[in-house]
Amino acid sequence: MTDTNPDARTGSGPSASRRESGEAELEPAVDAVVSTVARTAADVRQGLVGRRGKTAGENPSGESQAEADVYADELLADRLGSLAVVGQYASEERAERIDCGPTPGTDASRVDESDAGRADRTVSVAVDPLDGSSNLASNNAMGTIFGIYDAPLPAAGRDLIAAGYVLYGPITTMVVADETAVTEYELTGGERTVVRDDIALPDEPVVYGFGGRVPDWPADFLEYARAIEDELKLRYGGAMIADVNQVLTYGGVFAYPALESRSAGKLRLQFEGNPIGYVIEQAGGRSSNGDRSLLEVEPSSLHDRTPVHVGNDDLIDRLESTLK
Ligand code: AHM
Ligand code: MG
Repeated sequence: MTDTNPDARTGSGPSASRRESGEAELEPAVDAVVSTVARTAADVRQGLVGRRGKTAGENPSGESQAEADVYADELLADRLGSLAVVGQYASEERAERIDCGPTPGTDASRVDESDAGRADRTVSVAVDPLDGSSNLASNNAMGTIFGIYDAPLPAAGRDLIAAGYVLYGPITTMVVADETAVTEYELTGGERTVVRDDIALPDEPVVYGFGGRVPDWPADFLEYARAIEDELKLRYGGAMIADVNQVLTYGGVFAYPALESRSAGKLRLQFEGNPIGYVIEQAGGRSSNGDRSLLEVEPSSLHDRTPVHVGNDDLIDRLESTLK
């Protein structure tokens, strides 16, 4: 796979900040993972036809799985797990992580002989293979989310070295955030073309989207939502990736809050909260679990849920003030 744009960030040399922070050696790992996700996205999109039905199974969060969820997970596990630079793979659709190489976050001196052929330093990759797959029935947008961690899984968001998502909309786009910038690509087959570089949240927020049923919202979140409704336009499509991409494009706030019926909300920290928090923070916004940055939340297990709030910094500041 090659980038068609010579300025494509992921195809260029190590970033200055990684060199300075001693992480330059992980740059090829990020490039390999991003390229593989981009290439696989073409096959995921193609494979949706004929896979819109449900399986008999449930994912580890107790939600029914679509045939397409399982298909996308198997493709990504196979291809990402085969990369020499990937030491661990985990996904929303499988209970346990796959250990496929030397433990990420360790140095070459700890590489076992059985890991021959693997890179000296590896990364962990955590994915939501098909975010918003319940939108398959109505043929609305969905996404693939990935987080690349310099640590074993489960990991805190501060251990992310890059994260991003593919959006299967009218066209297929990919947003990648690393330590230097946030970049949007259009995908044609496995080819990436940069369409927006150095993305920053617009200063003037325009849209909001909040998940969950209103009667299930805690009173303090309801108070916040009522204020936001008077200021911004509602955009909620039922796939976090599509809704967050509207926030990244127009400015605003996306939330899937704590619920009365489930205090940790619906979304998963490793596969959804952390990667999206990283993208929005790298674009100059803020993320919060209601109390602090999602990237500061310590995971207790792979499938932890968390309230998710991301958007323009003043909107997240106001949210935290209202919830306190
Ligand atoms: P999924 O990853 O199993 O598809 O679940 C996550 C999705 C998010 O994309 C979206 O924000 C949320 O679930 C929608 O939930 P709801 O149907 O409760 O609005
Ligand atoms: Mg999801």
